[in-house]
Amino acid sequence: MTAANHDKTVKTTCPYCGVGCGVLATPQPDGSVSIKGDPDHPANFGRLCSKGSALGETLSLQDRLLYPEVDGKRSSWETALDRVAARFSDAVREHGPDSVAFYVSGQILTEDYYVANKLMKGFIGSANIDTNSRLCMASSVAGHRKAFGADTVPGTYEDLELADLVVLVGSNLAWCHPVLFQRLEAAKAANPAMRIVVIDPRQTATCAIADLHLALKPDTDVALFNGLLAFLAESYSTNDRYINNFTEGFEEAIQQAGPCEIGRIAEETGLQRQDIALFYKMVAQTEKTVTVYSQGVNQSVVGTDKVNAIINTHLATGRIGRPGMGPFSATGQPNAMGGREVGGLANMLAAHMALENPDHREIVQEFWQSPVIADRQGLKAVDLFEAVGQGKIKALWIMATSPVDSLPDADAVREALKTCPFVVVSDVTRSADTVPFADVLLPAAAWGEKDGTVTNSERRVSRQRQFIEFPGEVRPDWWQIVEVARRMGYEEAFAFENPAGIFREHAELSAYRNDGRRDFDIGAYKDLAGDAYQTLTPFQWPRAVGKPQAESRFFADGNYYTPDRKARFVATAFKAPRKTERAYPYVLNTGRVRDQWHTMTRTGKTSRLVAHIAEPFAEIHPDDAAELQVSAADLVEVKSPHGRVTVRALVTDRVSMGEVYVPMHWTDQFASCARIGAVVAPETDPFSGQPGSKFTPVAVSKRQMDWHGFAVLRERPSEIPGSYWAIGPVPGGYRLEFAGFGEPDTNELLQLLGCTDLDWLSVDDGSAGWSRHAGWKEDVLQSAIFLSRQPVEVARQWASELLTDDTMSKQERFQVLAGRPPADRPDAGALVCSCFQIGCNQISEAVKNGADSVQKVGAELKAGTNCGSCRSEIQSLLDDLMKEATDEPDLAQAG
Ligand SMILES: Nc1nc2c(c(=O)[nH]1)N[C@H]1C(S)=C(S)[C@@H](COP(=O)(O)OP(=O)(O)OC[C@H]3O[C@@H](n4cnc5c(=O)[nH]c(N)nc54)[C@H](O)[C@@H]3O)O[C@H]1N2
Ligand SMILES: Nc1nc2c(c(=O)[nH]1)N[C@H]1C(S)=C(S)[C@@H](COP(=O)(O)OP(=O)(O)OC[C@H]3O[C@@H](n4cnc5c(=O)[nH]c(N)nc54)[C@H](O)[C@@H]3O)O[C@H]1N2
Ligand code: SF4
Ligand SMILES: [Mo]
Repeated sequence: MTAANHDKTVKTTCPYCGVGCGVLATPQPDGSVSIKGDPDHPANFGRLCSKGSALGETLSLQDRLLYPEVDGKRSSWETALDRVAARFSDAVREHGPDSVAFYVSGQILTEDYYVANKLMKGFIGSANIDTNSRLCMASSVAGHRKAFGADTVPGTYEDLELADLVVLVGSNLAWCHPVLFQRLEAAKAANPAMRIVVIDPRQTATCAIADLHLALKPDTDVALFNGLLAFLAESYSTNDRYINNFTEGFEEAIQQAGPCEIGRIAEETGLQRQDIALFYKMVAQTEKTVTVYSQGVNQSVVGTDKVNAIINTHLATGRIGRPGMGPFSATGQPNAMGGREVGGLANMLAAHMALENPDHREIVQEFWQSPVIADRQGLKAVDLFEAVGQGKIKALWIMATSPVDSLPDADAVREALKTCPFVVVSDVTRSADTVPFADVLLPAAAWGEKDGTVTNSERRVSRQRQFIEFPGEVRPDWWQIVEVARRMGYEEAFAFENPAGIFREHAELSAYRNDGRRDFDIGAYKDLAGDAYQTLTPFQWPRAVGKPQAESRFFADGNYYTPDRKARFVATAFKAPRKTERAYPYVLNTGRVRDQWHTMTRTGKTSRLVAHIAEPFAEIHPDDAAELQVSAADLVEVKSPHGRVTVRALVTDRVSMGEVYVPMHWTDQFASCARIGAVVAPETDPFSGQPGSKFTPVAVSKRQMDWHGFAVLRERPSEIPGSYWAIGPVPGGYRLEFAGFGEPDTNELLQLLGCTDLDWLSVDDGSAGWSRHAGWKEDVLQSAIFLSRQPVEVARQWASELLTDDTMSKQERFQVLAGRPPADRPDAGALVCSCFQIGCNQISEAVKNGADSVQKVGAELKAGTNCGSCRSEIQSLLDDLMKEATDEPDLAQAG
């Protein structure tokens, strides 16, 4: 890594979630980069979460793709780009424009996205460009367009702070939008009247600040919000002036919702009647209400209906576009919003214009001076890969996403890619599951190297800036697309020389023949000079030419983007979720964990983040576990008709009976069989085409292995023994969980793990069925391997630090074999605070010694005092410990 400018602090934006925090990156003389939150950035005001704080640890060149490759061999850019252009041109000529496709991502920058969309829709002449946002935001987009006539997010982050009631629907804000969560947490502390309701089938870390948690049955949100709409009407809590002046369709929506029968709603949602009634009253009585929603809403076969059922309640109360009020879709990826602005979805045009609108098509074609313009929707992600499998797509370019992991029915996606005649993959890493399927591999510039803009959840555009020179021959995504477009014969339209030029054109198009008819207008930036682009400070749209930004919110006074400028209520019928069958009796829910990002290609590199949760798992309710004869730490198989995974059982009442939760993150790079996308059914919402990744009927069974192992190793073994494994980094090496069938041959295992020529110390209790082995080279521990018939009982946090000790005394060496730390060095326990590496045992100890609040735990241990991402977990731990303490006397009495 070469830092572009030593010691010069660069203002940039975090490449992870849609909060879009400002980051100060300062390259250090030793090649490292110091990372801090930008105090001037209006998204985070200096805060960063655990992932943002660890950005400096993810910049190593290990596993980076540094050179183009064609057919598995290093090539020059000339050869690679010529090949891509020729194959795309050939396919278009022979099979027509719809025989080619781009599959891109909310993690490329607006400038990258703009040129990709322009090339496909305006020059190739197909709308076959879709994006992983289809798996993420498509239902919000569809819901917004139905209700508002445009894909407009009406509110701002500040609304969450100004509200008196914040309803979080299908959003684990504490883990997935941590800095926004912290802003909410701080606002609640400052305004004790503020109430927070969490609507999620699972008890998540976000529940730590909830006054009410509604653990509804999966996919029953429409019943709950239809009921709320009816309640608002029946309790005279609607805003009739707003309804009459600014909306259409109220009567139909009310009729569809039916009367507010709490008993029926309780049955449909599985909630307690009094909880439903309490929630409805809170909403009816609180003018300043914000409803935040995320993947528990979008990722559903009824996702668009969920969005509209929520929006209906805001339209009915006129609580939209005013401070502290509104529906608020929290976006996932750093540039989910930018992708929508340029029209990166297969059913959108550019600058929030509609593909199905002939006027809009004319505007865009005229502006682009393009030979053609796509005039019908392209293939949406799930259909696109189905078409690939059917041989209909002859050339496919995948950029900044890993569909063999993140799409539903992911094994079928893998098979489809094998048969596709020509696949291009642009990525930053070699270790991504999709990379092996590429005919041409293009090395992309990564965060810190690339330059451009992103838009966060509140429509705020910020710069990502380069502070590291391109390593090897990597090039940014926009450059790759522009070079291919030129080779396809479109030199003039793709004469861009830098991101600034692309941004200017994008801004100009947003204003072109707009006259206030379209929400997305950043015309004020259309003449931005290169220098001004370099120094651009974060701004929120709209920013029309000549109009200073008066208001950062939309729709307080109507002015929607429908033909009559009125909003639409959408009548949403509740459809009971499909029944689970006998063969697949559980509902699989999937999602995220705090310290990992998607397929772990970046966050999986840092031991500090991996330590929080180091193995893929399935949350299972204790009663289900009992019935399945599954104990904590057993391995379980979760399978559907589409595929299967083997993961560790995490027995907990955080999930309800009949439901299991598996994280989406672990890929073939990190585990033997944990790609949960392979299990997820490819069923989609009829309006948005977004898959229902939170609801798949599955079977769960115990995977009884004959032996289990845990190891810490200096090097990653080239082949891992056993039928199950999960690997991750620890300081100085790797930690490995593994297990297998049959009688293990210890010598062979050690050999396979690459532990040769070491001085071994072993203990072996054949009768009890365990053995332990530690190997040294020149007095430095190289590996510690623990084998057992049962899941291995070793203090993991302690063991994960063993490779940091240089030399060990004789006594310390024997201690390694004991599998637990000496009494004077207690095991930290499962990691809670990743900044200071504080575990739950340490927190419990502090609580026992009197630290009875998150603040006091922080004062004692520093835990939670840096990025603060773990504060909700400390709170939950505190609640549990306090509950245990107060439960004890009861037990004594009962005895
Ligand atoms: N740590 C971390 N943060 C991230 C990401 C990451 O990978 N890691 N990814 C980013 C991205 S791209 C996204 S899209 C966001 C996602 O952010 P979130 O949407 O907050 O995250 P998820 O964990 O996918 O799902 C949220 C919740 O939906 C709940 N849910 C499931 N089914 C239902 C249902 O039927 N109704 C309701 N009401 N809830 C339901 C799940 O139990 C889960 O707790 O996170 C962003 N932030
Ligand atoms: N079961 C299940 N599946 C899901 C979800 C779920 O909740 N459950 N969530 C869905 C959602 S919301 C999302 S957003 C997706 C995310 O899923 P993906 O998009 O597949 O996941 P990422 O790991 O973010 O993939 C990004 C890839 O781009 C590479 N990359 C990073 N930066 C750059 C760059 O600048 N240029 C290029 N060319 N490459 C780059 C990374 O190395 C990585 O390989 O998963 C979806 N799939
Ligand atoms: S909340 Fe965390 S992951 Fe999201 S943008 Fe901010 S620092 Fe990055
Ligand atoms: Mo996402």
